[in-house]
Amino acid sequence: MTYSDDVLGRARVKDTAKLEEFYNELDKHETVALWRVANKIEPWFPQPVSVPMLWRYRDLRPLVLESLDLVKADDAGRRVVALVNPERKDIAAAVGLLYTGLQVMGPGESMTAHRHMAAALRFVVEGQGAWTVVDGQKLKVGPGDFAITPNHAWHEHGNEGTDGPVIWQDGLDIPLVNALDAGFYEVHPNIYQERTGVVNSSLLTHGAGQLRPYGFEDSWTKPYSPLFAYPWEETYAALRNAAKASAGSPYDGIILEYSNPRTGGSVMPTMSAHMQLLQPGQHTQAHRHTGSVIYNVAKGEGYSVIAGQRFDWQQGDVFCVPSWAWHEHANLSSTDDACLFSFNDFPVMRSLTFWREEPYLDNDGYQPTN
Ligand code: GTQ
Repeated sequence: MTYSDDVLGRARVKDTAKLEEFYNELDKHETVALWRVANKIEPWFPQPVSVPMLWRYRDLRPLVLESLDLVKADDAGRRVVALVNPERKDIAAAVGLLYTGLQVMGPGESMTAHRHMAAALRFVVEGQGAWTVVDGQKLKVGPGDFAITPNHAWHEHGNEGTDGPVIWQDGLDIPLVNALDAGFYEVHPNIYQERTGVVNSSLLTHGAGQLRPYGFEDSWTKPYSPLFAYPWEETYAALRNAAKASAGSPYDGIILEYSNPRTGGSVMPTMSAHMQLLQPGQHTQAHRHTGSVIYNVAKGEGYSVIAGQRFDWQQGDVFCVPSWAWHEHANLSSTDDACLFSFNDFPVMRSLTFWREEPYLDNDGYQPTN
């Protein structure tokens, strides 16, 4: 397949002096001849503006911790160092239309409650004592735990630990919401939410996987998971168990999607998340798909090849795969597994029928094995 634009069916008008004059006239009326822009605005295949990136935790951690002393929680709202793709500074996206940042909360700190159209998720990187209140429910989360803050749900969070700060990764669909001009934001009228139920009630009720609790058929009508937190221990155990029974995906190793226990679908309508395990020495095959992905290295060390570029990673590092970029992952340890947390916009791609995926094939049409 060649992608020349000099073919019947593509715009291939050659400029002339007369046409230039015509274009200038169109411009005066805030119009443009489609054939001048058609090949750009309708590319043969996705042309992400975002570039593949890796942010090293050992570089960012000191800066994130420094911000603790520099700004007060009540002034910052959220004390976050956002990870911004060099090509997407205008919309504060890390990749595609996804935002991510490292949030820090000191011992005893709490952030005020708010809600917004953007959906949020958290992956705890380090520290004990983090909590979040979502829809009035208080959840406690520790390192490796994944939690959601669905869109338009009141939320606030803090650190009730005494030892030291908590750092977690925020993932939000802010750039998507803004691209669609749908952003709203409200500060909670009482600044803090009233708490309902016992701590971790969503986990106590809905956290038993396939054991489906009765009594929620009518009362749970929300378009997101009633389970708000997914602890690391269970997630890692599930990966280890799955690894005993199967090889998983050729592209991702053993990979599990954090899912809505009522539907089996994604935890929220716009974003989904995974945890994957790469066996010692495993090097996955390359593929590509529509949709953007942001990773956090939960465990181990290795590298990923993204659009032909190698990115070496270790625990806490964040990296991203732009839409339609070839990518493969490798675990550099011959003795220990490596785990990658990731979140993505696949639910958007799927619900809008934009999902496409293909394996990397060599010139003979075979999938090279690593
Ligand atoms: O905690 O709701 O990193 O609204 C950026 C925007 C976190 C949050 C961010 C937000 C939040």
